[in-house]
Amino acid sequence: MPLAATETYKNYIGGKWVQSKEGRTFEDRNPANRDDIIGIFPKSSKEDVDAAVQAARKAFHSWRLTPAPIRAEILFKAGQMLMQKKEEFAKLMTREMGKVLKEARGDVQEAIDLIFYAAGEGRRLFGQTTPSELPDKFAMSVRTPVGVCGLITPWNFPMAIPMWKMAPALVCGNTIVFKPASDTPLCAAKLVEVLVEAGLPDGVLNLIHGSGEEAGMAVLNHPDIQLISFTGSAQVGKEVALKSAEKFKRVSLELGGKNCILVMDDANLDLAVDGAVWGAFGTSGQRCTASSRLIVHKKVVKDYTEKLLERTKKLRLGDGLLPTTDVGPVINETRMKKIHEYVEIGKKEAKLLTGGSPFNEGDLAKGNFYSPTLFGDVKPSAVIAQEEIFGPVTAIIPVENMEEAFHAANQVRYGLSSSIYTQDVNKAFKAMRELETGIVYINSSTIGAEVHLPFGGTKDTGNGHREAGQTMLDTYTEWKTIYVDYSGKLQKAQGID
Ligand code: UN1
Repeated sequence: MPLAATETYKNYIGGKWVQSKEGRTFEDRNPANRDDIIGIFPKSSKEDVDAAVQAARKAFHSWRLTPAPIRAEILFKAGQMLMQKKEEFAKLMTREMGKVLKEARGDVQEAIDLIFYAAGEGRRLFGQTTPSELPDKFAMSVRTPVGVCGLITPWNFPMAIPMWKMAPALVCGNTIVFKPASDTPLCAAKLVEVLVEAGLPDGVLNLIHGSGEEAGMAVLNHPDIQLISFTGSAQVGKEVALKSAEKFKRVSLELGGKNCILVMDDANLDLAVDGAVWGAFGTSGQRCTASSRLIVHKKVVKDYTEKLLERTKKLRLGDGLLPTTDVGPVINETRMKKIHEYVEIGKKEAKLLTGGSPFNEGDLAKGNFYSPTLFGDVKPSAVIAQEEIFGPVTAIIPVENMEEAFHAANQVRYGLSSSIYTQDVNKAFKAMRELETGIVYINSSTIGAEVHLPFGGTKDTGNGHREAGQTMLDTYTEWKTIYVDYSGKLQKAQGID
């Protein structure tokens, strides 16, 4: 494939595309072919973030007063434009972050779904009215915007996740400073271009490229940013929470996962194999929702392992743009080393069934390819069964019975997603009750959340917020409770006379 010419991109501040103040830049490369430079992007500093925050503050005055249905019209228009551009954006996403084209299409589609869902809120944003305990008095609650939101997003869903944050923030009347991952700046720039073209007023949405350490930190530390929404690792998330606490910022965190599929002895094994292949190796395992543990009843573990091993060995690594590819590259060389470190640990504590190393043959040597890796005989307490690997690696954990399966499932620090394969309705309902995750699937993999339901998890996966669904509104609004006394006299609540 001929490589396109390298373009230089800019930040977007106060309605203008501008260079970073210091003029420093960084390169964006294709993880399937590191020789392919996708673009040159500004490496922003605190000064750039300051300018973006100033623009966002200024725009907030009029944006918060723009009626929500009118704000929503811009989102509807952007959604329609995204539909037109779906194929183009999916292709550039695959080139920029590696996921296979059909999954990149799904990522763009998730952004489209979310923007339409959030736009619908322009004519809802419901509050409550309720009787007052006093005569001639009216009581209600309304949602009001929070202010300037700092949105810090990851590379693994480079369009869906930014949209999970931007669309609700905008419809609720907030303004934005958006700092996307430095591995996927182009996807971010394309989303911003669409929103701007759809009619967002200057300063409502500002885009700052750069590193987490510098630009991300400046967003976190800025006193005029009222809300931080961050998706990334638990380690960084903790720092985000601590820093934000110093300035009493509202923080919504979407962090790691160590998600499991439970396979009971009555499960449809072929279906459970399909779920594991999709959940563990889709997006090369680089999803917070990836199925990185397969907790299997001893009665079926041998059969299940054989079936899954056969399927895993058949997976074809390659450039995600090729229709023959099942599994694309991982995002960068640093991540690949990290994945391999975990696999080396796994080799000492469990049985490696297939994979277990980077794949450097032929053309693929130019990319960050890691062989789909399956471990058997893994103990629930093993490092590879406890820590988030974020790569194409999964672990089969044999268990004696359902109680042991629930125990193993919950014996991790994270609580994002889980699933059970069983044909017994009683077991299914027990799993719905016992699994300590924010999302539970029955007879389906751990991935595939839909935008109109809450997304997020328990324990170290976050801090109690949920993205998407109606719950997204709670992140991006403050409740204001209003009492209107039309009695013309002083009335006291709680029966005081
Ligand atoms: C993530 O991995 O960070 O449920 C998000 C899913 C997708 C979203 C994943 N709809 O796997």
